[in-house]
Amino acid sequence: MSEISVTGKKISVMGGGLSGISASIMLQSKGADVFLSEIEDNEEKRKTLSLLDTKNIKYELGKHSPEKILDSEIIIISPGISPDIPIIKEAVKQNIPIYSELEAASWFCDLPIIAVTGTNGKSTTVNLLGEIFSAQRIKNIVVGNIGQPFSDAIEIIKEKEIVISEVSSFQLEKIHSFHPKISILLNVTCDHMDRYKNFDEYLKTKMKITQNQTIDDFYIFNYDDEYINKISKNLEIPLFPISMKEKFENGTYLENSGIIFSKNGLKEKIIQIDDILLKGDHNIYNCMAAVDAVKIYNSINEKIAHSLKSFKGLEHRFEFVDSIEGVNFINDSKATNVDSVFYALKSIRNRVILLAGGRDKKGDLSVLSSLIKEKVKTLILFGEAAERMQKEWTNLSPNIILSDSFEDAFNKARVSAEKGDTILLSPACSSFDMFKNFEERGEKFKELVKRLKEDNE
Ligand code: UMA
Ligand code: ADP
Repeated sequence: MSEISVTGKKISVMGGGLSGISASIMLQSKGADVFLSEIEDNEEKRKTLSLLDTKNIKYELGKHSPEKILDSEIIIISPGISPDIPIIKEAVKQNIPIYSELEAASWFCDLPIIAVTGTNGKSTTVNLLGEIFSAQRIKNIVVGNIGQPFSDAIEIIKEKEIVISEVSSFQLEKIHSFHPKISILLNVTCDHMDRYKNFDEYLKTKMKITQNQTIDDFYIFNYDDEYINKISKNLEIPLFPISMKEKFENGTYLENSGIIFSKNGLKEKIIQIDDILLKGDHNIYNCMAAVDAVKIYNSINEKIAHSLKSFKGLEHRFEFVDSIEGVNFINDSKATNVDSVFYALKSIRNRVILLAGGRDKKGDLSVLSSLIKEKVKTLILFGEAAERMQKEWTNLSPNIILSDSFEDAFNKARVSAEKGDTILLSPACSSFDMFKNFEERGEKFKELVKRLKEDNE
């Protein structure tokens, strides 16, 4: 809960997507005088924003009117909007406070918050946390970047005991009093370089998750990530690191292939990693972070182990789709950056036909070079990033094929595949040049696999 009062205040909300709509409805219901401004004007936007008519919330489409927005006492900015756009720069000049939707929602939440950030693994980890708490009948709600704005949950929060929020760097940019009881920083690798000046700026934005934490809170971080480790060590918050390499008095680590939680040097074995249903080193980190957090909440070891044995993971994240004539198909459409592809390739033992490409997020492609050399038999590239990828990876894989459509890419992969191979969709790029979102791209992949199976029957 915060000291910031919104009653009677003029608040402009920038962006009419999920965050903007939810923040507007929440703030109006708390007594603010809300105005939403959306840059696009099309039939779809008109339709979704008509919900605001039923709530008496004013809005505009097709522009950001300075005379209205700069007349506000507070501005709430959607995560997808860069604070570098001229109207926001002008608002900063005029000292109008600008907050993210995450910050605004937290003003009305008096429950403990577990906030999870990192370049990869956030959605998997927040869902796993939700499962473990639910298995113990601890009433929780999973919100945030996962697709359900925190603001949506404020109405039903009274029925819950804990909020688990997936937090993106975009949402953290404009926090002020957002204060998680437990913050989790899973990893930070090069991503969103289209938004940040450099890696350091991105890392510092991620670190904002801890900015209001005190000695009464907890900070879980990846000890094996050298950048996070360096920047976290001296924070004055109780530290509960996770590691596959080191052991701690307080934290979670591996010992004899088992996950151990330790508090004040008292060790508890939670599970053998072979018994965890999720596969891959990346998921071991996600599981260790979840274990760390739920153990801080005194969760029951058997319940945690049971959840880890049964949690299947999420759609589009290294999702096994099918095996057709000895060829495995894996849908990793959510792999929108280089590091997630690194872990996907690392997790596959046989030869890979890799489908990659899409909208270029300008990640460092050389990170994948040695794994491509070692494991990839054919590289099939599509979308806006295809040419840059081809340039970077030339000479690494015996076959590099450029494709002009996703379906064509899939067909070429199929032709190249032999028994024992894995066809992996792990694009290292966002989907927006060819699809509505990563879900649509993953669905398309799965549909093509299904069609292939039917044709083979
Ligand atoms: N818009 C403007 N002015 C501009 C630019 C955009 O009005 O100058 C409008 C767009 O036309 C659109 C709206 O703003 O109508 C979009 O806002 P948004 O991009 O913030 O999207 P939301 O629908 O509010 O979704 C956001 C997150 N999106 C982004 O961070 C880009 C969703 O994460 C999140 O699920 C949702 O809030 C609920 O919390 C998506 C994402 O891609 C999945 N996140 C990034 C990631 O995971 O890498 C950070
Ligand atoms: P996020 O919500 O941070 O995007 P997801 O759980 O949705 O994370 O996973 C996104 C992609 O990253 C998927 O391809 C997934 O296989 C991969 N991934 C999941 N956890 C990790 C991790 N800890 N490190 C690296 N990659 C990961």
